[in-house]
Amino acid sequence: MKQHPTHLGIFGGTPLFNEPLVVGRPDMSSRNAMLERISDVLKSGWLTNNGPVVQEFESAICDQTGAAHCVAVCNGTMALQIMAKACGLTGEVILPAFTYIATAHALEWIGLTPIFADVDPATHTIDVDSVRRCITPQTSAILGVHIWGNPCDVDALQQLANEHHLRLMFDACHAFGCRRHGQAVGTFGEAEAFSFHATKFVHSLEGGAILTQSDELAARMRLMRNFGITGLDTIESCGINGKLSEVSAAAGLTSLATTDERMLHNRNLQRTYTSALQNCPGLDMLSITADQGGNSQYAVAQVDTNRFGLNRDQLLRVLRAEGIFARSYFVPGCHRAAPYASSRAHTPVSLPNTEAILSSVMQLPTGPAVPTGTAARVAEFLIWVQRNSHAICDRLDSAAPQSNHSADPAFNIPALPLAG
Ligand code: T4K
Repeated sequence: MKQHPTHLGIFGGTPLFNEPLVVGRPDMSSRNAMLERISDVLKSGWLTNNGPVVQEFESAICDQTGAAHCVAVCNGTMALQIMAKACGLTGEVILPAFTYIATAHALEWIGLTPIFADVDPATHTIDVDSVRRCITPQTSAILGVHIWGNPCDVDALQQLANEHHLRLMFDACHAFGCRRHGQAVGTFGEAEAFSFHATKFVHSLEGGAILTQSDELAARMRLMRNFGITGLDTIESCGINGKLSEVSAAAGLTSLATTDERMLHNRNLQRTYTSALQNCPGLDMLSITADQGGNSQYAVAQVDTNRFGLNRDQLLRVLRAEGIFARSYFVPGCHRAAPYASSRAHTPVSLPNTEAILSSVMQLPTGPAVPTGTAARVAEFLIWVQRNSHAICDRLDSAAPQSNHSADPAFNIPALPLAG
């Protein structure tokens, strides 16, 4: 541990970690099993177009979640788009302003109008009262996001959707393996979209899926994913190429086989951070509200500048210079990003909780590449930074930082601006 603020990486000292610790390093523990499955795919000569491995992957997902149907697709963004198209959405769709930009872009890209609602500060999921205030005659649907694996207030959203004859669906890209009151994510609303991107809890290199209980919706989505083709010489409707490859499905099956171990590891990391940081003034870990901690894929903290002594961006700079690549998802907020920032039409209500979260939120390194002991060291360092925050802050204001880790070229993470 550091003895003095001058020993910090940001002031030219030796970084705490030589290997950067990141949020989202893919699970590579089953490399050999994955290679074996991929080799079998290559040997078979069948590489895509709803092959046997994709079908096996879909069945395995239905088994794990209890969903009636799984339609595997090439990424989470495509899953959102096919879901919205298959549900026949039109006009405006209400979603949280605090989400990954793909949630909004997926809608905008297919001609829908994203309308941003505020979120609940305790869970970061969409706030039901805020949604109510966004409803207009043009609204066709509510798209909740189970952010960080925290399930939305599904019952209240369903009631609101029923009152106003709206469709209800979910972006479940963070929530594979999560449950709410015993019920698996993937079985709520009309349909739920998942991402199996390399950085996700279950990954298929790139990939995604839509889960639904509706036979009719599933059939429509399958058709849409394959250009609307129904037979050798028959095309029934307009569609797109949303197919998942056999190699991706093989990777996904390998990842699915180890969800229990990874869930346990992530929950241990979550517990380690939470218990170590409970006495760190100004650094509050967000509670995970999924049953038993869900997949605990993200360890989310919020920085209270007054109590911690540094603001979130100053802290990120200090951490990155030690090789701790904490993130600030989802700055700047969808409503402040192009193309939505240029029109008030996307943001009809005020977003005080979203704004507060955007300026304070931070994700700590988690996942299979972070041992529990390493998380404990990161937490210990955070506590040390808080105790020395006044001296660090003074130096940050006056000295030119000389970080050895100001950027991670291997992962293209840009250095943060110096302004505090
Ligand atoms: N809805 C929500 C709520 C989402 O969060 C997402 C995606 C979507 C929809 C759309 O799903 P997809 O269409 O993407 O399937 C990452 C992911 O690219 C993105 O999938 C994810 N959300 C988002 C939250 O995170 P970045 O910009 O953080 O990725 P990147 O490249 O900085 O990677 C994160 C860290 O992981 C890095 O520090 C390095 C490490 N890494 C990354 C990759 C790709 C590796 O070690 N190896 C790798 O192969 O967006």
